[in-house]
Amino acid sequence: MTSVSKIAQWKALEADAAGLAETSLRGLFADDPGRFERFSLEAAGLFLDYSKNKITDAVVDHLIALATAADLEGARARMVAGEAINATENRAVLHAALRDFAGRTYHVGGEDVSRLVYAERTRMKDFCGRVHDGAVKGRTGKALDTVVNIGIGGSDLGPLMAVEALRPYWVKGRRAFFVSNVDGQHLADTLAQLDPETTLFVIASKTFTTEETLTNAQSARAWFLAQGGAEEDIAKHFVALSTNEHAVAAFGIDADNMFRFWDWVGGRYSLWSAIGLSIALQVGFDNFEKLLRGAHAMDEHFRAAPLRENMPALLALVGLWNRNFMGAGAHAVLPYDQHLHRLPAYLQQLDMESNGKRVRADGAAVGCATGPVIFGEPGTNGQHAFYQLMHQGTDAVSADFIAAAVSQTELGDHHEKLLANFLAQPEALMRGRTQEEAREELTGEGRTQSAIDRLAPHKVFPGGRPTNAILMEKLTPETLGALIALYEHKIFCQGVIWGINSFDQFGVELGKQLARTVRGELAAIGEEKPAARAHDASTNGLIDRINAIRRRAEGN
Ligand code: G6Q
Repeated sequence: MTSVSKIAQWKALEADAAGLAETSLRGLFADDPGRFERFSLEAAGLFLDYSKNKITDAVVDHLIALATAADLEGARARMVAGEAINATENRAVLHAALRDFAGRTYHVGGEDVSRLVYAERTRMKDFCGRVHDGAVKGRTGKALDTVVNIGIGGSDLGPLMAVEALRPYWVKGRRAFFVSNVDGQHLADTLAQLDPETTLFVIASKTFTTEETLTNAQSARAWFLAQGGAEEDIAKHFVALSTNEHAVAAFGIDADNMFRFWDWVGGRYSLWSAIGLSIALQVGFDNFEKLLRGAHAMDEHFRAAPLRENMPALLALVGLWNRNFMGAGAHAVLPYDQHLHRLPAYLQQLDMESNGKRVRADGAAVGCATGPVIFGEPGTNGQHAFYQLMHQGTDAVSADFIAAAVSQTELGDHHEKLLANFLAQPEALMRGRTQEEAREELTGEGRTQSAIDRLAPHKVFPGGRPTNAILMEKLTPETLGALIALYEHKIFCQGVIWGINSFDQFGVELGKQLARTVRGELAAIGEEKPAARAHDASTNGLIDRINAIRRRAEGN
């Protein structure tokens, strides 16, 4: 396997980038009235405009050739065929099977997993129905109107993001909370808002070994018992979402209260599985199924459309162009939609955990930059914060602007104002402002010549900052599903071209190991512990200091 940066198609793109060095994006628009039509497309209820990237037809041709040389189409076929493309963990990658409505069968190790998926989804549907109509009762006979999802990472970010995004679809009278952090304040602050008689704890953990989740789950259990619940009432108030039946049983949750998924569902790709139970409970199972159907529509597009008309592939390719040839080390996710306020955090995990890798699947160095730093905030809030750097900073930052033409919640002229910003910011990032324009503007303001000379450099914007616009009619369960699937496939395509395995996460596992060692060296409050010596001087010094402060605090 050769590093992608060594092949002829890569060299062609390097030559394209060099050839465009003196060309402005503004100029590309001025010279080509058909640019928007050519560099935009529609799929699964989403419209993508990628014309505000510094690309030409030749660049797109060379990007497609690069993807073809990397056998993107072959990799796509291998993924949907259930091959163990997650080679480091020897696992298939079949989250698309969780939302297949085309009647396809998917096999893993000879087993038809489509039947398992359907059976588990039916159990979820049945459970949601019984919770919603009050047939599932708490220990005192009351209906359960509150869900607390206890999970972290992939077992938290997806469901939380989707529940927030679908706020107008919430089942009336229901409440959902998400507890992820091992910081006890997260759980304590949540418990303070709960009625133990009407609360259902959903313990979401693929492995059911994650320290944060098990600690929170044990504390929630202790709280439930302290509030008057008995051991035999646990079954009425705790359910588990997991792949690990033994660990779930050891925690004290019986098989009837467990919803299963499988090792071929990656944590950050799991909201479509039993991990979506908290979504289904909050927005209703029908809306959860619509979310799956929206993702399925994007899957169908992704698997069938030729690369040149393939939205995830094109989004991946312009992203790769910006990352590897235009020097953009960071990528902003900017939803102009308050209900998508957790989308940047969700995509941060999806992208950075998948493509934040420095070796190829065969263990050799990648040889080029891989996944960018992902960050973001909802518009317009980000405009009053970090957009300054995007407009005038020294580093190129690419961005996705995301909006719905119709708001979920129309209120006066708020949405027109929001959309005006959604349109104006990418235009400004693309156009920039020249010296002459800056001077003209200052002259128009009646400034003196010396003020103009002094201020003009500060008012210059280089422009040419690459952005995509993703537009939908309205944020619905279907369009949200399509949007998430779009990003999943985009990330997959980039990983294939870079030659990395996007589906493992050894960096996450390191954190899980390291904390265990240090935990044994931190004293409980009031406990005397000898100074730890097993680490570097900095870690030892901090351990000693924390132990001393906690001993003192106990003394007070
Ligand atoms: C996701 C990662 C990671 C994982 C969490 C929680 O792809 O593997 O974020 O989701 O570490 O793991 P559990 O679901 O096993 O508790």
